[in-house]
This record gives sequence, C-alpha cells and structure tokens, in this order.
Amino acid sequence: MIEILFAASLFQCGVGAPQAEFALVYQGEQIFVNDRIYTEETLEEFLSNVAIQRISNADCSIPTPFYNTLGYGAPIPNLPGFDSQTSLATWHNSLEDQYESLVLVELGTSDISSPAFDLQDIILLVDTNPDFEPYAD
Ligand SMILES: [Ca+2]
Repeated sequence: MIEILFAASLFQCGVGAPQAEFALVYQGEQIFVNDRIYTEETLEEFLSNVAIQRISNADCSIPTPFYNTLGYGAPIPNLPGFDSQTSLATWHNSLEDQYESLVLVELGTSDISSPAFDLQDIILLVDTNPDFEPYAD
C-alpha cells in the first residue's frame, strides 16, 4: 500500500490573479489539498488513473499537466514561484512529512523556460510504507 498526500497547490491564472483551487479525482472521489489517498496501485498506476479538476478561479486554459517525480533526497529544482508564490525550494525547506517520492505538477505551461514553470502547481507526497492503517479490520 502507498499513501499519497495532496500536499499543496499554488496556482493562479496570471499575475495578480487569485489563487485557484484544484481537486484530484480518483476512483470517482474528489481529493482536496491536505487529503490523503491510500492505494494498492503503484505510483505510476495511480498517476495514470488520476484526473486534475479545476474548482475555482482558474479560467485560463491549462495545458496537459507536466509531472516530475523526485525520489527522496533528490535535488529540488531551484525555480522561483510565479508572481511571488512560495517557491518549491522554500516550500520543501519547511516540510516535515516523511516521504519517498515527491510528485511535482506543472499546470501553467509546458515551456520550461517560462516564469510560470515553477513545478509547485500541485505537489503530492508519496509514502510507500505508511504507518497509519486507514481501515480497521
Ligand atoms: Ca505555481
């Protein structure tokens, strides 16, 4: 079993725009920031079966999500956050959760040279050995 925490979402439709909200849709359920998902799937299977749903304040067109998965201890990309958003590196420095992988989702652009490419539009933490049993038996 793996545990996936929808840890953060930092996205807005342009400079000065309000923060947009997203949910993940997995097995018909909406999953919001701070929600945890438990699955017997592999991370790759989970990512192929999850959809990203806009909830509010994101009227801009959004390209196909770009996923980047980093293992624990991998260098964190040093990218400024778009329009004064918290950068991925700053967010990561404040992280206390244990995880084995970090899934970084870019929703704003597929252009890696764009200032919108900040890899923290959605952040998932993956724990491959969760110490919490979601279902009593
Ligand atoms: Ca962002």
